[in-house]
Amino acid sequence: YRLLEVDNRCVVSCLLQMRGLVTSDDVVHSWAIPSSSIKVDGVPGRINQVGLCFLYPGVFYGQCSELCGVNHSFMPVCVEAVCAGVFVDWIVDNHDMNLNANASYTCSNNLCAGAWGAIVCVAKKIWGVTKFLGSCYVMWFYYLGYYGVYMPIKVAVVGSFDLVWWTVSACLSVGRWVGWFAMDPVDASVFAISYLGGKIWSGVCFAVTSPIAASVWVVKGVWSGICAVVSFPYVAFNALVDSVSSFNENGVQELIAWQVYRSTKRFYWALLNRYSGK
Ligand SMILES: [Cu+2]
Repeated sequence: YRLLEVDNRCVVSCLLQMRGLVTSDDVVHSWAIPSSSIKVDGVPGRINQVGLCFLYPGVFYGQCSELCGVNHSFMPVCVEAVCAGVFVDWIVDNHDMNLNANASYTCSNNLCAGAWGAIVCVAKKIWGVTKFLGSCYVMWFYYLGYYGVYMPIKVAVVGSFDLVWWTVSACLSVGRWVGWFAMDPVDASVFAISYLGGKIWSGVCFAVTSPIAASVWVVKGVWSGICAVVSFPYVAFNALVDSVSSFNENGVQELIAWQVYRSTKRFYWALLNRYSGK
């Protein structure tokens, strides 16, 4: 038995920015959950605050972390992080319990009473499923667009920049030579023959006089081509892993901030819906 369970778990929502207020009515304690990097002192006569933002649901345990007396060893801390919808149910139920007010909001089950109510209920369910499928559809296209279209195009554009630059400069040179040829065909032809011949001759000389260096050059070219092809899935996979890891990479932070924003909106809507039947 680990002495970690508590009588009343502290329920919070994941993906919501929350503020915890901590105080004490006897001596100094410390409310700590190491696995969530949370530690805040409970001081009599003072209210300390702590920012909480759980990224996924779960049960998180901690212990009092400031020597407070003989029973200091027996002060577990337990936080249960749930999704925003469950948190709304919990907060409303507790609110009503605290106010001693029964059925002060319209329970969603009561909506299903009667024939008309049943129709409304079914229509709401269908609307909910449609909305969910719609958001799945949008997300699918978002990720398809990002990893299937944007990333390959980006890698291809960056990788082919040198090639494009070389092609453009080669075309410009050829254009200049064509202009020269129109003005002075004999000189231009002599230059072209000597230029191309020189290139071919130096290539042949290189291959004949330094066969090992020439082979290395060919192998290096082929190898870098293979590396470029092989590394693309690796780069794409890395981006995917980064997007789901909890490390502080900018893209991940943006993703989390966006999810918290969405979750906050949903939380307020759920709260409004629960109290709108009043
Ligand atoms: Cu203690």
